[in-house]
Amino acid sequence: MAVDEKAKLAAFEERIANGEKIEPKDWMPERYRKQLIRMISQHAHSELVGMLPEGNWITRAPSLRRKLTLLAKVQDEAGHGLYLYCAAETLGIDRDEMTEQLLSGKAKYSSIFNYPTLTWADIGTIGWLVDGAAIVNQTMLAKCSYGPYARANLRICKEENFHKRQGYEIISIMANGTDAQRRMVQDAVDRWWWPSLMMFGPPDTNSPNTEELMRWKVKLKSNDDLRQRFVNLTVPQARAVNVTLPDPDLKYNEETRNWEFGEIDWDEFYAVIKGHGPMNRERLEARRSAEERGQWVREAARAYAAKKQAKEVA
Ligand code: BYC
Repeated sequence: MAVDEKAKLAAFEERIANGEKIEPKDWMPERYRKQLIRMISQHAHSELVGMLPEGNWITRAPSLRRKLTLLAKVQDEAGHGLYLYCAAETLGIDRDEMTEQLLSGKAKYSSIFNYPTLTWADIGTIGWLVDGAAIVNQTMLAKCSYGPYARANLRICKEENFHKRQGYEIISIMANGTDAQRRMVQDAVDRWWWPSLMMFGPPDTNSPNTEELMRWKVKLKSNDDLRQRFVNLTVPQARAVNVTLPDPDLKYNEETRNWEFGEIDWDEFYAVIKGHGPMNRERLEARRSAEERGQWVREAARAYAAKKQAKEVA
């Protein structure tokens, strides 16, 4: 590394150590930029793909109020995708390129969205567990070293809190409802619990990016630490509504004050992120088809913008 580069890197790392935010025009190591583009774009893709499992239930919501709430939640997710694509664009990649990476399968999106939503209770469970897990992860990212990503996450977390509450409300009402409703909730929780734990990523011993990302304060806590925090928060919430988490090994450790949990099926996780989950193919097909069907809208918007600009210049 050239002397000049070394000095820049040292100054950059000192800024991070001092808790300063890095902004788009600041010098940053190429690797920091690449890691952020990878993470932020995958996060953005997850928001867009995440609209699909819930979007599937908009027309079948059980009441007008539930329908409005679900519509608002799914729209919020589109908004989160936009904040995040904009944050990634500050690093020198454009949205078309990110979309191409998603559609070609080069960029990942969260494993959790490759599972089907079979009943209305799945919608409550996603809000409670999936948005709950996202909040635990993103509250930390809201304090990360890259300014635009930190600010996007701050705003996202505020909205996710509403998402989680609407989910938990659905669950608590159904869990106190008829036998059929209680069974439906338990079945949904049985299916979503383990995939929700997988959202936090592989175990720390097998997480190639964590060390570097923590050194640069992009990640402030490791995958396992955040997963543990989520379990500790969620067990009492499950008990409060008499829902059983599907893990016979869950037990409270008085010394560490943690809820210990059973072995996660990592083979399932790796299969899902390699494209072999129950819904991977459908999810990507839906995004590809949306991209094709939206082509004329993008063309019309570009033509309108070009015409407007030409008028302003004239
Ligand atoms: N799914 O070294 P690691 C939402 C990949 S959206 C798929 O630990 P890292 C919501 C990982 O990318 C939630 N892939 O990675 C939306 C890496 O592969 P590459 C999305 C995963 O980055 C709508 C490899 O495994 N949230 O909340 O240190 C409705 C090794 O992993 C997953 C975000 O994206 C996974 N679960 O840590 C409701 C937050 N886990 O890229 C809710 C931002 C790992 O090297 N991202 N991989 O090919 C992060 O916080 C981190 O990137 C992760 C992974 C904790 C996910």
